[in-house]
Amino acid sequence: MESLKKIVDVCRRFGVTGDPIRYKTFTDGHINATFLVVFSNGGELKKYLVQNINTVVFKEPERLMENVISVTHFLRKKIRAAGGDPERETLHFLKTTDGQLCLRDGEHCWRIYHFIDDSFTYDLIEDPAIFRAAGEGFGRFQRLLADYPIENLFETIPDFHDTPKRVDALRAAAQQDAVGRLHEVRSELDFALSRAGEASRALDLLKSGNVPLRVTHNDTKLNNILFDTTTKKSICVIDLDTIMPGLSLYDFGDAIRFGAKTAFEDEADLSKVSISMELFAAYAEGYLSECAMALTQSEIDHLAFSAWLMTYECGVRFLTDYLNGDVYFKIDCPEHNLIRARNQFKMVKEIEAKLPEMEAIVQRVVAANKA
Ligand code: ADP
Ligand code: GN1
Ligand code: MG
Repeated sequence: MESLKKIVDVCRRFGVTGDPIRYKTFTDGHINATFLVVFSNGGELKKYLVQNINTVVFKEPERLMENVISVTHFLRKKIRAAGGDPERETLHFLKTTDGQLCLRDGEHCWRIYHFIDDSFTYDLIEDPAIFRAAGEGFGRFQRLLADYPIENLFETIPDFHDTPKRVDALRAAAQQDAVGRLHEVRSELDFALSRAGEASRALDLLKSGNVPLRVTHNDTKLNNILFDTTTKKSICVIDLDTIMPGLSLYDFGDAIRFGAKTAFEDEADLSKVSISMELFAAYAEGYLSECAMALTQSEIDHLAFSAWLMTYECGVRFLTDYLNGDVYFKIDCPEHNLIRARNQFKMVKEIEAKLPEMEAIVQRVVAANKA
């Protein structure tokens, strides 16, 4: 845990003035360390988010920041042209006093950006209207970036959604058994490997030219989109570190994986973990209302499957991290990654049972959009 003094020192290096009066830690992300700091300048309050970029996960934070700055500038112009408010609808990063995009400090790398006030995120929802709004937000994000020059994007985590490689990493972790946990996870490992044959389906579609490479967010979980406190509408997509060339299927599937669930991502009581068809339909409606016209038939045909794939992949990643000794995702207890993996695999089974229904929902929503 960083001290207020350390965080204020970082702020000064980004030219922030005033007296620090309050700070708070955000705990909903699994990767970076995020702090809100409030400064007073003669009574006028300014709120900043200070983030310690996880350099184990993101090996080249400077190049990552070039992606993020370039994408947010691009978005800002489009938002302004559409009459929106770029200060609320996209992120605004500060530079250091000597013009750098982030501040290296030993193994740490810091960045600062404006806190978007009167906003909040969800880790779990029940109200379909909220999830529809999330779908609109991520669909809009994809539409706005449709003509962003993809060749300019640096791949911040190579092979991020290469599911077969994720399965290979699981096999390697099991073989190595670095921290002696293999005996605890035999049934989860068998479950994951029994489905490995399906892991390459999205990449096969890409290779055969059936789905296009797009600019995608790649981490569209519900707590990576801000909602307006008053209107309850989605306002701003955040956590832009994994913007890379990818498939629309990754963004749709990951949003469903996290948001259409009836329990938290780390709920240990698996009887509570299920996928809600009402939430699934609501997200599909919101998302497709913004970007259906830009999707190919093959993308649409695989949207329901993408929820299976992203859930399976995430379960594989949590299980791998558990076997590796929790070196990647932040944890709150020793079993955290195993609980998360079991939770994802329960969702995988749920999706397998409901896939025909989910496919029918997508077709219904697409037909309604065309009418
Ligand atoms: P991580 O990579 O660890 O998930 P995020 O960038 O998603 O980090 O930030 C963690 C949390 O901080 C978010 O889930 C959200 O609650 C909050 N947050 C991030 N950026 C903003 C912002 N600009 N305004 C308000 N809250 C934010
Ligand atoms: C991480 O950073 P955060 O918490 O939004 C992870 C995602 C996983 C997710 C699982 C860079 O997302 O890929 O799907 O946890 N981000 C990275 O909740 O690995
Ligand atoms: Mg996040």
